[in-house]
Amino acid sequence: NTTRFTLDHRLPADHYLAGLRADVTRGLTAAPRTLSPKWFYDERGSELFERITALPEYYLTRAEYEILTGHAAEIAEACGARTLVELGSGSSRKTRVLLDALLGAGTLERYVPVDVSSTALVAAGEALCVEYPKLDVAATVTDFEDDLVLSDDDPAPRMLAFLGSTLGNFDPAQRRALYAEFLEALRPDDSLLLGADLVKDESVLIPAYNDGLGITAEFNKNVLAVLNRELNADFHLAEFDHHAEWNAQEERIEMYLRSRSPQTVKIRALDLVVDFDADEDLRTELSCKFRRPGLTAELEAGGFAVTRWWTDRAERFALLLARP
Ligand code: AVJ
Repeated sequence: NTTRFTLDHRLPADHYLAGLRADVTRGLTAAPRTLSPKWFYDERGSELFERITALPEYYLTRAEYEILTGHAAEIAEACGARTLVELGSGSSRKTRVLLDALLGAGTLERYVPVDVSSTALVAAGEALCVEYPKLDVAATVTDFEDDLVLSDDDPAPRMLAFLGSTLGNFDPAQRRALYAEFLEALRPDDSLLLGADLVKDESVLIPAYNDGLGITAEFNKNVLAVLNRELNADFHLAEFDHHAEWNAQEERIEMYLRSRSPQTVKIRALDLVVDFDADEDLRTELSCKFRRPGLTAELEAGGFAVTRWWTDRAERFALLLARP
Protein backbone atom coordinates (compact mmCIF):
# COMPACT_ATOMS: atom_id res chain seq x y z
CA ASN A 1 0.00 0.00 0.00
CA THR A 2 2.88 2.38 0.69
CA THR A 3 3.43 2.74 -3.06
CA ARG A 4 0.27 4.86 -3.24
CA PHE A 5 1.45 7.16 -0.48
CA THR A 6 4.01 9.83 -1.26
CA LEU A 7 5.26 12.61 0.97
CA ASP A 8 6.59 15.77 -0.68
CA HIS A 9 8.49 17.75 1.90
CA ARG A 10 8.77 21.31 0.64
CA LEU A 11 9.70 23.13 3.83
CA PRO A 12 13.27 24.00 4.78
CA ALA A 13 14.27 22.42 8.10
CA ASP A 14 14.29 25.78 9.91
CA HIS A 15 10.97 26.99 8.50
CA TYR A 16 8.97 26.55 11.70
CA LEU A 17 11.47 28.18 14.05
CA ALA A 18 12.37 30.97 11.64
CA GLY A 19 8.68 31.82 11.20
CA LEU A 20 8.00 31.63 14.93
CA ARG A 21 10.98 33.83 15.78
CA ALA A 22 10.02 36.47 13.21
CA ASP A 23 6.37 36.49 14.22
CA VAL A 24 7.02 36.61 17.96
CA THR A 25 9.63 39.35 17.59
CA ARG A 26 7.25 41.47 15.54
CA GLY A 27 4.09 40.67 17.47
CA LEU A 28 5.39 41.08 21.02
CA THR A 29 7.10 44.39 20.30
CA ALA A 30 4.01 45.81 18.56
CA ALA A 31 1.31 47.88 20.23
CA PRO A 32 -1.13 46.30 20.87
CA ARG A 33 0.74 43.02 21.27
CA THR A 34 -0.27 40.14 18.99
CA LEU A 35 0.65 36.56 18.17
CA SER A 36 -0.40 34.61 15.09
CA PRO A 37 -2.95 31.80 15.72
CA LYS A 38 -0.66 29.61 13.64
CA TRP A 39 1.38 28.77 16.77
CA PHE A 40 -1.52 27.23 18.70
CA TYR A 41 -1.18 23.90 16.95
CA ASP A 42 1.59 21.89 18.55
CA GLU A 43 0.63 18.37 19.64
CA ARG A 44 -1.17 19.60 22.77
CA GLY A 45 -2.84 22.47 20.91
CA SER A 46 -4.10 20.19 18.15
CA GLU A 47 -5.52 17.84 20.77
CA LEU A 48 -7.24 20.74 22.57
CA PHE A 49 -8.65 21.99 19.25
CA GLU A 50 -10.08 18.52 18.58
CA ARG A 51 -11.79 18.73 21.99
CA ILE A 52 -13.13 22.19 21.16
CA THR A 53 -14.79 20.83 18.01
CA ALA A 54 -16.82 18.45 20.20
CA LEU A 55 -18.00 21.14 22.67
CA PRO A 56 -21.72 21.98 22.74
CA GLU A 57 -20.94 25.72 22.36
CA TYR A 58 -18.63 25.24 19.36
CA TYR A 59 -21.21 24.79 16.60
CA LEU A 60 -18.84 25.42 13.66
CA THR A 61 -17.56 21.90 13.05
CA ARG A 62 -20.97 20.26 13.38
CA ALA A 63 -22.63 22.86 11.15
CA GLU A 64 -20.03 22.39 8.42
CA TYR A 65 -20.32 18.62 8.74
CA GLU A 66 -24.08 18.87 8.36
CA ILE A 67 -23.65 20.83 5.10
CA LEU A 68 -21.02 18.43 3.80
CA THR A 69 -23.04 15.31 4.49
CA GLY A 70 -26.19 16.91 3.07
CA HIS A 71 -24.59 18.14 -0.16
CA ALA A 72 -21.53 15.99 -0.79
CA ALA A 73 -23.00 14.40 -3.92
CA GLU A 74 -23.89 17.82 -5.37
CA ILE A 75 -20.41 19.11 -4.57
CA ALA A 76 -18.87 16.11 -6.29
CA GLU A 77 -21.07 16.52 -9.32
CA ALA A 78 -20.47 20.26 -9.59
CA CYS A 79 -16.68 20.02 -9.44
CA GLY A 80 -16.01 16.67 -11.14
CA ALA A 81 -12.66 16.65 -9.38
CA ARG A 82 -10.02 14.05 -10.20
CA THR A 83 -7.76 15.56 -7.54
CA LEU A 84 -8.80 16.84 -4.14
CA VAL A 85 -6.29 19.19 -2.52
CA GLU A 86 -7.06 19.95 1.13
CA LEU A 87 -5.33 22.75 3.03
CA GLY A 88 -4.62 22.25 6.74
CA SER A 89 -6.19 18.83 6.51
CA GLY A 90 -5.53 17.25 9.91
CA SER A 91 -7.27 13.92 10.38
CA SER A 92 -10.88 15.05 10.18
CA ARG A 93 -14.07 13.15 9.46
CA LYS A 94 -14.94 15.84 6.92
CA THR A 95 -12.30 14.60 4.52
CA ARG A 96 -13.88 11.16 4.37
CA VAL A 97 -17.27 12.59 3.44
CA LEU A 98 -15.70 14.39 0.49
CA LEU A 99 -13.60 11.41 -0.53
CA ASP A 100 -16.63 9.10 -0.40
CA ALA A 101 -18.66 11.47 -2.57
CA LEU A 102 -15.92 12.07 -5.13
CA LEU A 103 -15.13 8.37 -5.35
CA GLY A 104 -18.85 7.63 -5.58
CA ALA A 105 -19.09 10.04 -8.53
CA GLY A 106 -16.28 8.06 -10.11
CA THR A 107 -13.95 11.00 -10.77
CA LEU A 108 -11.45 11.03 -7.90
CA GLU A 109 -7.96 9.61 -8.39
CA ARG A 110 -5.76 11.57 -6.05
CA TYR A 111 -5.95 13.19 -2.63
CA VAL A 112 -3.37 15.84 -1.77
CA PRO A 113 -3.48 16.75 1.94
CA VAL A 114 -1.39 19.87 2.61
CA ASP A 115 -0.13 20.64 6.10
CA VAL A 116 2.88 22.16 7.88
CA SER A 117 3.20 19.05 10.05
CA SER A 118 4.55 15.88 8.47
CA THR A 119 3.62 13.74 11.48
CA ALA A 120 -0.08 14.59 11.06
CA LEU A 121 0.14 13.96 7.31
CA VAL A 122 1.88 10.60 7.52
CA ALA A 123 -0.49 9.17 10.13
CA ALA A 124 -3.64 10.39 8.38
CA GLY A 125 -2.37 9.59 4.88
CA GLU A 126 -1.41 6.02 5.61
CA ALA A 127 -4.77 5.31 7.24
CA LEU A 128 -6.52 6.71 4.17
CA CYS A 129 -4.46 4.48 1.86
CA VAL A 130 -5.75 1.47 3.75
CA GLU A 131 -9.34 2.69 3.77
CA TYR A 132 -9.35 3.77 0.11
CA PRO A 133 -7.42 1.20 -1.90
CA LYS A 134 -8.04 3.00 -5.20
CA LEU A 135 -6.77 6.37 -4.05
CA ASP A 136 -3.36 7.93 -4.58
CA VAL A 137 -2.38 9.95 -1.51
CA ALA A 138 0.23 12.60 -2.29
CA ALA A 139 0.80 14.36 1.03
CA THR A 140 2.56 17.71 0.83
CA VAL A 141 4.37 19.36 3.71
CA THR A 142 4.26 23.06 3.02
CA ASP A 143 3.06 26.38 4.39
CA PHE A 144 0.25 27.44 2.09
CA GLU A 145 0.68 31.05 3.19
CA ASP A 146 3.90 31.34 1.22
CA ASP A 147 4.02 28.34 -1.09
CA LEU A 148 1.02 26.67 -2.66
CA VAL A 149 2.42 25.18 -5.81
CA LEU A 150 0.09 22.51 -7.08
CA SER A 151 1.80 19.87 -9.12
CA ASP A 152 1.02 19.84 -12.85
CA ASP A 153 1.10 16.16 -12.36
CA ASP A 154 -2.16 16.24 -10.35
CA PRO A 155 -5.01 15.05 -12.62
CA ALA A 156 -7.33 17.93 -13.57
CA PRO A 157 -9.85 19.17 -12.72
CA ARG A 158 -8.73 19.78 -9.17
CA MET A 159 -10.71 20.99 -6.20
CA LEU A 160 -8.94 23.03 -3.55
CA ALA A 161 -10.73 22.61 -0.21
CA PHE A 162 -10.16 25.16 2.54
CA LEU A 163 -12.58 24.13 5.27
CA GLY A 164 -13.34 24.83 8.90
CA SER A 165 -13.48 28.63 8.49
CA THR A 166 -9.71 28.82 8.77
CA LEU A 167 -10.22 31.68 6.30
CA GLY A 168 -11.56 33.64 9.28
CA ASN A 169 -8.10 33.74 10.85
CA PHE A 170 -7.00 36.12 8.09
CA ASP A 171 -7.81 39.83 7.99
CA PRO A 172 -9.14 41.33 4.72
CA ALA A 173 -5.68 42.21 3.35
CA GLN A 174 -4.34 38.73 4.16
CA ARG A 175 -7.42 37.19 2.50
CA ARG A 176 -6.74 39.18 -0.67
CA ALA A 177 -3.22 37.74 -0.70
CA LEU A 178 -4.60 34.23 -0.20
CA TYR A 179 -7.10 34.57 -3.07
CA ALA A 180 -4.29 35.79 -5.34
CA GLU A 181 -2.25 32.75 -4.41
CA PHE A 182 -5.21 30.38 -4.98
CA LEU A 183 -5.92 32.03 -8.33
CA GLU A 184 -2.36 31.53 -9.45
CA ALA A 185 -2.45 27.86 -8.46
CA LEU A 186 -5.80 27.02 -10.07
CA ARG A 187 -6.71 26.58 -13.73
CA PRO A 188 -10.06 27.35 -15.41
CA ASP A 189 -11.84 24.02 -14.71
CA ASP A 190 -10.60 23.75 -11.14
CA SER A 191 -12.69 24.83 -8.19
CA LEU A 192 -12.37 26.19 -4.70
CA LEU A 193 -14.45 24.77 -1.83
CA LEU A 194 -14.54 27.20 1.08
CA GLY A 195 -16.01 26.83 4.55
CA ALA A 196 -16.97 30.11 6.25
CA ASP A 197 -18.59 30.87 9.58
CA LEU A 198 -21.41 33.41 9.32
CA VAL A 199 -22.17 36.56 11.31
CA LYS A 200 -24.64 35.79 14.07
CA ASP A 201 -25.71 37.00 17.48
CA GLU A 202 -23.00 37.68 20.01
CA SER A 203 -24.85 35.47 22.48
CA VAL A 204 -23.99 32.48 20.28
CA LEU A 205 -20.54 33.62 19.15
CA ILE A 206 -19.00 34.46 22.53
CA PRO A 207 -19.71 31.09 24.22
CA ALA A 208 -18.26 29.32 21.14
CA TYR A 209 -14.96 31.02 22.02
CA ASN A 210 -15.36 30.96 25.79
CA ASP A 211 -16.79 27.58 26.70
CA GLY A 212 -18.04 26.47 30.09
CA LEU A 213 -15.38 23.80 30.55
CA GLY A 214 -12.53 26.20 29.86
CA ILE A 215 -11.07 24.15 27.01
CA THR A 216 -10.77 27.23 24.79
CA ALA A 217 -8.99 29.06 27.64
CA GLU A 218 -6.54 26.20 27.87
CA PHE A 219 -6.11 26.16 24.09
CA ASN A 220 -5.40 29.89 24.10
CA LYS A 221 -2.86 29.72 26.96
CA ASN A 222 -1.13 26.76 25.34
CA VAL A 223 0.45 29.19 22.86
CA LEU A 224 2.49 30.54 25.78
CA ALA A 225 3.71 27.01 26.54
CA VAL A 226 4.77 26.75 22.88
CA LEU A 227 6.84 29.93 23.27
CA ASN A 228 8.31 28.69 26.56
CA ARG A 229 9.44 25.45 24.95
CA GLU A 230 10.48 26.62 21.48
CA LEU A 231 11.99 29.99 22.39
CA ASN A 232 13.12 29.33 25.96
CA ALA A 233 10.65 31.89 27.30
CA ASP A 234 9.32 32.08 30.86
CA PHE A 235 5.61 32.92 30.58
CA HIS A 236 3.62 31.97 33.68
CA LEU A 237 0.42 30.59 32.20
CA ALA A 238 -1.49 31.16 35.43
CA GLU A 239 -0.70 34.89 35.23
CA PHE A 240 -2.80 35.29 32.06
CA ASP A 241 -6.57 35.14 31.61
CA HIS A 242 -8.36 34.08 28.45
CA HIS A 243 -11.08 36.27 27.04
CA ALA A 244 -12.98 36.53 23.78
CA GLU A 245 -14.59 39.71 22.42
CA TRP A 246 -17.00 40.35 19.56
CA ASN A 247 -15.74 43.24 17.44
CA ALA A 248 -19.02 44.41 15.92
CA GLN A 249 -17.35 46.93 13.61
CA GLU A 250 -15.06 44.38 11.96
CA GLU A 251 -17.49 41.50 12.52
CA ARG A 252 -14.94 39.25 14.09
CA ILE A 253 -14.22 37.40 17.31
CA GLU A 254 -10.93 38.42 18.88
CA MET A 255 -9.22 36.19 21.41
CA TYR A 256 -6.91 37.66 23.99
CA LEU A 257 -4.68 36.70 26.87
CA ARG A 258 -4.84 39.37 29.56
CA SER A 259 -1.97 39.86 31.98
CA ARG A 260 -3.29 39.54 35.55
CA SER A 261 -0.48 41.66 36.98
CA PRO A 262 2.45 43.84 35.95
CA GLN A 263 5.04 41.27 34.86
CA THR A 264 8.21 40.85 32.87
CA VAL A 265 8.64 37.94 30.49
CA LYS A 266 11.98 36.87 29.04
CA ILE A 267 12.13 35.25 25.63
CA ARG A 268 15.71 34.10 25.86
CA ALA A 269 16.10 32.68 22.35
CA LEU A 270 15.22 36.13 21.00
CA ASP A 271 17.10 38.17 23.59
CA LEU A 272 13.79 39.85 24.16
CA VAL A 273 12.28 41.16 27.38
CA VAL A 274 8.62 42.08 27.37
CA ASP A 275 6.91 44.09 30.10
CA PHE A 276 3.20 43.57 30.52
CA ASP A 277 1.09 46.06 32.46
CA ALA A 278 -1.67 44.76 34.69
CA ASP A 279 -4.70 44.05 32.45
CA GLU A 280 -2.64 44.46 29.29
CA ASP A 281 -3.97 42.34 26.42
CA LEU A 282 -2.09 40.11 24.04
CA ARG A 283 -4.25 39.34 20.99
CA THR A 284 -3.82 35.73 19.89
CA GLU A 285 -6.50 35.21 17.25
CA LEU A 286 -8.92 36.84 14.85
CA SER A 287 -11.88 34.76 13.80
CA CYS A 288 -13.70 36.77 11.14
CA LYS A 289 -17.36 36.01 10.49
CA PHE A 290 -18.86 36.42 7.03
CA ARG A 291 -22.02 37.49 5.21
CA ARG A 292 -22.93 36.18 1.80
CA PRO A 293 -22.75 39.52 -0.08
CA GLY A 294 -19.41 40.51 1.44
CA LEU A 295 -17.73 37.16 0.94
CA THR A 296 -19.06 36.85 -2.62
CA ALA A 297 -17.79 40.35 -3.42
CA GLU A 298 -14.32 39.83 -2.00
CA LEU A 299 -13.96 36.54 -3.86
CA GLU A 300 -15.08 38.26 -7.07
CA ALA A 301 -12.54 41.02 -6.49
CA GLY A 302 -9.99 38.23 -6.08
CA GLY A 303 -10.88 36.68 -9.44
CA PHE A 304 -13.37 34.00 -8.30
CA ALA A 305 -17.02 33.53 -9.21
CA VAL A 306 -19.14 31.95 -6.48
CA THR A 307 -21.18 29.26 -8.24
CA ARG A 308 -22.82 27.47 -5.30
CA TRP A 309 -23.63 28.44 -1.72
CA TRP A 310 -24.99 26.09 0.95
CA THR A 311 -25.72 26.61 4.63
CA ASP A 312 -26.74 24.35 7.50
CA ARG A 313 -30.43 24.41 8.48
CA ALA A 314 -29.81 26.97 11.22
CA GLU A 315 -27.82 29.16 8.77
CA ARG A 316 -24.84 29.39 11.05
CA PHE A 317 -22.18 28.31 8.57
CA ALA A 318 -21.68 28.39 4.79
CA LEU A 319 -19.93 26.15 2.32
CA LEU A 320 -19.36 27.62 -1.11
CA LEU A 321 -17.96 26.57 -4.42
CA ALA A 322 -16.09 29.13 -6.48
CA ARG A 323 -14.47 29.05 -9.91
CA PRO A 324 -11.39 30.94 -11.02
C1 AVJ B 1 -9.72 26.66 13.31
C2 AVJ B 1 -9.56 28.98 12.94
C3 AVJ B 1 -11.59 27.86 12.51
O1 AVJ B 1 -11.54 30.42 14.57
O2 AVJ B 1 -13.05 29.02 15.23
C4 AVJ B 1 -11.43 27.59 17.92
C5 AVJ B 1 -9.93 28.10 15.86
N1 AVJ B 1 -10.10 29.25 18.09
N2 AVJ B 1 -11.60 28.16 19.12
C6 AVJ B 1 -11.91 29.28 14.89
C7 AVJ B 1 -10.48 28.31 17.25
C8 AVJ B 1 -10.78 29.15 19.22
C9 AVJ B 1 -10.94 28.10 14.80
N3 AVJ B 1 -10.43 27.91 13.42
